[in-house]
Amino acid sequence: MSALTSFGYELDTSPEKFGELRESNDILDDAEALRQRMVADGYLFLRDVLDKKVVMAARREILERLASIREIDTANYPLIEGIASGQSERRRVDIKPFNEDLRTGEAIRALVHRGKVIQFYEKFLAGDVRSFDYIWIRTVKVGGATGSHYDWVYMGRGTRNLYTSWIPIGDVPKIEGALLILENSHKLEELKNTYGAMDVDRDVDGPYAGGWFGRNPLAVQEQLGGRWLTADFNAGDLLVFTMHTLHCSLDNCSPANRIRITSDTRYQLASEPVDERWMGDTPIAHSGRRTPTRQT
Ligand SMILES: O=C(O)CCC(=O)C(=O)O
Repeated sequence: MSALTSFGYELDTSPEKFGELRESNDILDDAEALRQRMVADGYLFLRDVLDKKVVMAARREILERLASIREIDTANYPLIEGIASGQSERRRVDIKPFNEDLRTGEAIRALVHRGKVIQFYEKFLAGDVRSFDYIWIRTVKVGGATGSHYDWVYMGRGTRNLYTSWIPIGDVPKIEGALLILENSHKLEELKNTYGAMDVDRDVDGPYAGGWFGRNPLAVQEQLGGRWLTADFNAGDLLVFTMHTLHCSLDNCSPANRIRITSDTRYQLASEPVDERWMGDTPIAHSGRRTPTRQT
């Protein structure tokens, strides 16, 4: 196996420090067992539960938009492969509407706001479900990665009974930048009450300004303990986790120069309070903050 890195730091893949995410397909039809597993593990990893056709339609939609600014090598590879061209016409387009269009297409909405994901949450949460209107789409080129963080820091103004769905839009093997979850990090009460209690738009100074707990996964592990867990993700898989499950990503080191395409969206009971920053036709997101910061 090639070295797995995050921000260039090579992970220790010995069994004490690293492992595979536990799959929960065996309890998929038992909502109470899923809830108990979420309490125990801080995440649910479900293989092949989404409609692959819907996932791949979303992939095509995103890639068509990226190809329109010449970021995809369609001269040498089929569009759907998502191979980066090494070029971009991003500077020539009005980037705000472009990005908005990228994350709100009809096929993406069909994937994250309707169908199997919603059905899963209706069962898991046992009620009417509301998803955040804001949709996060990540198109990560080779070299890109995400630092360790709790999602609560970015979206903690509503119910705590809120979950992230991380969805690979196409296959995402480890080497192409899979997500990492720090085992048992949802049980770290001190971390939850310190770093985990911050609000990135309010607490704009201090060691965690910008929202990440850290970039170096080895240092994070040294400080907090636990194994980094991940998987080779396939189109159709769904990873669900709590607001206080520490996660980051591997570097995208795709030998094929493939862009990593994923979505992370949030779901809660419709009856519970919402974080208004992420709701409505044009969510304000982090625009109320005083200093610029990293993306969620
Ligand atoms: O996909 C990534 O790299 C990061 C995703 C993330 O931070 C999230 O799902 O909250």
